[in-house]
Amino acid sequence: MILTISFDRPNVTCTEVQEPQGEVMARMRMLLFSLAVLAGLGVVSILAAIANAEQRQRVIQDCAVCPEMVVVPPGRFRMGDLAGGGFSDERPVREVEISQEFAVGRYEVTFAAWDACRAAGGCGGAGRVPSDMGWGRDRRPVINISWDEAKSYAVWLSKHTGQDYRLLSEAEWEYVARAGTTTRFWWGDEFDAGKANAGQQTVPVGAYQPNAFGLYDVHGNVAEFVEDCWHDDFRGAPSDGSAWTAGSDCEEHVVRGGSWGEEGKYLRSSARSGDDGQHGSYPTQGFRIARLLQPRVK
Ligand SMILES: [Ca+2]
Repeated sequence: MILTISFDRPNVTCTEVQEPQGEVMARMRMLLFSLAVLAGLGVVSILAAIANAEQRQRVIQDCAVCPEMVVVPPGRFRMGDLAGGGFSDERPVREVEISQEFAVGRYEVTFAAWDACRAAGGCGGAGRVPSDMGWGRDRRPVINISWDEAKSYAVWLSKHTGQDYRLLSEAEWEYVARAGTTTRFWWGDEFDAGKANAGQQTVPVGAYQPNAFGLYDVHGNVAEFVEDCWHDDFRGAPSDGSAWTAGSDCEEHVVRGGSWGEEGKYLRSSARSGDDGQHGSYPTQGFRIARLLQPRVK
């Protein structure tokens, strides 16, 4: 079912594609299982069919140049170095509760989205053109932008759509990257170069399989800015999913997921690094955007 909702702002339309949820999904699992048995498929094929069905989720796009946003459910998860082999900054492991559903970018923010922001006078406008390193723009993730500039995109997008866009908190990032898994990567404990970009440069977003929440490139391609200030470990970190900005001079912010320029161990779900200062910009760093689902209080 496709719902088209028009807001009171000119030229801004939200298209919400509603996919099966809850009881409907449970019935779909049973139906898929039955059909797969009748078709003589093996257990692996049956599980794959169910997994594919569960990847179909609600997707929101607030305007033609706006990012596709996937609605993720609330939940509790254990955050940090669950599988071992991580670094000291990934500990101690703690339980975190994400109390409300929210929307998260299906992909890393692309050059196409960034350049639309610039064309509309945001993101530094015509006077600030982040380099694509000669690799191409369009569906490649935007790079060579700072944390401050990533924040400016969220400000512009919020103003353009009337919705509340922001960076993810670090806890939200790991929650959506894991998508219910406790392994080092969403597919298991071993890095697989066929499932994430840890190559020689960025690749267009969506080139690899998505995780169970339907999100692409959470591991690799570009490392992703989050809202949190850098802390050396998780001692004293909040457990409510909020960004951790207290107790730090905030000279650095956290980036997650690792990049095309790093070895697999730096692409793990719990791996962390800093952005080397909020004014720094690098060809390995980009970001993903989040959106509140509740109407803004005016
Ligand atoms: Ca990424």
